[in-house]
Amino acid sequence: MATYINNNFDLGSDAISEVHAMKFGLVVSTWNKDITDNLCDGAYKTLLKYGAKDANIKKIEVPGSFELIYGCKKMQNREVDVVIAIGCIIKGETDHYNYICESVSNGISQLNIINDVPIVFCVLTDHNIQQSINRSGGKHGNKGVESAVAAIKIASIK
Ligand code: DLZ
Repeated sequence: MATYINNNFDLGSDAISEVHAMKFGLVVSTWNKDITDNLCDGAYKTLLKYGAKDANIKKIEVPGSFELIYGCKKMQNREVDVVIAIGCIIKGETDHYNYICESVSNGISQLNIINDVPIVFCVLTDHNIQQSINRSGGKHGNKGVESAVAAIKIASIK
């Protein structure tokens, strides 16, 4: 799933022209906070860059990625056009990583099916902290930036 093969993250002019009226919800896990802060910052600055109004960007924090599901559900009810779920799950010594990754991806998928406000998945699922650093403003870019572009695109479809 390497994004350098087919990243598809350029915005068309139609989407850009609608951004100023769009409302965005950022739901940010504070587990591995240095990483998620960088992802959030990348997303936030990208939304502003394409014309989003600061007043139209809401943010809530949740303790860990597992709580992103509930946080996103609440955010879907707060009159936003699209939600970005931001988290960083790093593999440890046990199976916990697998349970959290599976729960979060399934939970957010379910919310996308059940509710009409789309949720973009900006959750790193890494084997070590270096992989997370590389993807939150390091040598592999910032997945928060890519997620903001995806959010604008899916909101413009809506
Ligand atoms: C408990 C836990 C662990 C071990 N690792 C992570 C992680 O790498 N990334 C993350 O976002 N959250 C982690 N958590 C916290 C869980 O997501 C959750 O907050 C707790 O299990 C409480 O429900």
